[in-house]
Amino acid sequence: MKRFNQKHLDEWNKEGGVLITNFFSEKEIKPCRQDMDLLYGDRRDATASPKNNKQKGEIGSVSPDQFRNFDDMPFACSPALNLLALHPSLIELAKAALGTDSVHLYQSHSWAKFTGEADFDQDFHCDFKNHTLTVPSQEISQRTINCMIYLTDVTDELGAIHYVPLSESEKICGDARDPFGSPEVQAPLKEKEVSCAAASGSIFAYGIDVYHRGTNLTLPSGVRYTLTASFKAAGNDMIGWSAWPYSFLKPWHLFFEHCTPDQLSCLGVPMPGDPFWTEQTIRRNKNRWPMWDESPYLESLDTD
Ligand SMILES: O=C(O)CCC(=O)C(=O)O
Ligand SMILES: [Fe+2]
Repeated sequence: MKRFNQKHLDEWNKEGGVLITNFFSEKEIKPCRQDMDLLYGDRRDATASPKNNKQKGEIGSVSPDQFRNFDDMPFACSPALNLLALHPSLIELAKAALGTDSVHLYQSHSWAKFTGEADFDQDFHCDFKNHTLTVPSQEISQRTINCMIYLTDVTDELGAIHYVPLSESEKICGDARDPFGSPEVQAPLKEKEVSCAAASGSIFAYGIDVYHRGTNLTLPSGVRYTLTASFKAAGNDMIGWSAWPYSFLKPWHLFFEHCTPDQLSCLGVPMPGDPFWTEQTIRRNKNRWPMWDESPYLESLDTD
């Protein structure tokens, strides 16, 4: 059964963002939440009161203390959290949204937010500032799809992301897109913001040209766990965040042990049948990742 439909894609195209509830089941999310507890649970101070660092009239601002419990994939935990961003249904959504058969995952980070740890209220901004050195493309296939996966229930008291649909932000900002969100657009954007509060297992998919902001956690002892999964068309060199081999000491073996060739291809590993794969490269890759299932790659050599 498909986890998304044409209406979701139409909304993403028209408004730049779409909330898809129940994308993942509790059975899929529970082990990821346990992984998040393992990675970040001991950072939580359940007695802390909500923080408010805002000046009078300020909506919020992006500040380093909001990112204390934030890390890029891979994570030192089970395969569950590591492989969630490469779930086949998410890859299918990315391919459909970008209208291409080949996508790369270029960003996935886990993020734990705890009440009182920071004031998580941000001002409106667009994420293209740290995904490209230029600006978002007008060509659909050259855009990105950025998914926030909810690993806990996210209410407005638990820091739901808020966004402004493109049809509204265009009336306010026209064609202009200041990725840092200039002060004069903040109040009018706030009037049109939509909350993406939703239950655990939901995803909010949005583009890097969409005005949005994180909001504060105000529920006493509150916890918000999320994972991001950002995709681009393979070969789109304008977009970047992670050069995966840069973090070579992290547990990449989990991916070679558990991913299908299609999932690995999202990390830049050529598909079976690609001329990269020869007897030598397969042998050497197997030496590097002993638990990798090389059989589909070997079989495609035999049929050449
Ligand atoms: O975590 C959130 O709800 C949004 C955060 C965000 O937009 C950002 O840090 O760029
Ligand atoms: Fe953002």
